Amino acid sequence: MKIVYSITHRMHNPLYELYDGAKIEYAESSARADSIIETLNSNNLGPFIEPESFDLSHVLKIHQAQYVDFVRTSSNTISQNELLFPSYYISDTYAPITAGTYVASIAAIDIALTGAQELVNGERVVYSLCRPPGHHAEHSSMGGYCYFNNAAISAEYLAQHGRVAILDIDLHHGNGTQSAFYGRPDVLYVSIHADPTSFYPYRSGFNNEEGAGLGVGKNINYPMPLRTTNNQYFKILRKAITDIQNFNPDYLIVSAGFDTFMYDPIGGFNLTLSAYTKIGALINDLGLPTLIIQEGGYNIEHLGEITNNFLTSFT
Ligand code: SP5
Ligand code: ZN
Repeated sequence: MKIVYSITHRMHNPLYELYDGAKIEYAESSARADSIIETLNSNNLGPFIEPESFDLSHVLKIHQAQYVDFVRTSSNTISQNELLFPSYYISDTYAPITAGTYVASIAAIDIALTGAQELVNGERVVYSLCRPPGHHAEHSSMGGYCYFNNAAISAEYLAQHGRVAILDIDLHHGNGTQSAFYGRPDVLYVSIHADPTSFYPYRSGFNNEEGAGLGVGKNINYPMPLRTTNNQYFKILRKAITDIQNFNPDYLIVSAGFDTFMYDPIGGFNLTLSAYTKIGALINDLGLPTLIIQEGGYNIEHLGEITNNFLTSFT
């Protein structure tokens, strides 16, 4: 399986995030991607390929030009080790801009788009190791460790070539991805996540959010209780997979967040290591051209193994 990766992610390394008025360790660290690469490498997955560089016009289909400009200019002018939590263009206290943020975020988009291009060229499954992640990034706002929406940008790219389904299995609802396609009949968004009544991102991810206009019925949310177990999860995943089959897409994008793991430091579900093998197998059974895009997952010790278990089901 082709794995698209670039070391440029290391340019983005905020020193802290703000939680409850205090500075706490930044969960979305560069050690995440390093641990994934190390494990995949030692399990002989690959080949690893470098991203190609794509035109900014792809980004501008999903994000507002002023917003993109703001991230670029603030990131490119801020000093090393400084963090900017702006009072606008941001939806929470979890996405500071640093000196390397723009460069790393653009590299993450290139990683996602290179994977999408590989699918169009006939690859069956590609893994895009994006960092920073993207599914919380909206039209004109960053949030939840996300700046630009890698999954939405590649969905828009693939939508030029056919019908696209996005399956979001990150622990958190992908508010950015949902909003990008909320009125669209040609892109299905299905998400399984912790019930936002008492979990980030709080404001979206409820099951009455079904899409708007021509997109009604093409947005499906499965909020789940905290401490969801393997078997509860598989049951809902089977439903989500049926939704995707009914939509009959040409391409599948998986927003693959692994913060559903029982020992995730900001987690809330009780999935075990072996659950990811099964989740991968159930998704693989769809038999669709599939772009796997990395989202969250913060247990550094196990993240490599979780990713490896998931990806191995596609090989
Ligand atoms: C891509 C992704 O998974 N973003 C997740 C953003 C969630 N941010 C919420 C952070 C909550 C911090 N909780 C700190 C608990 C300290 N004990
Ligand atoms: Zn998450």
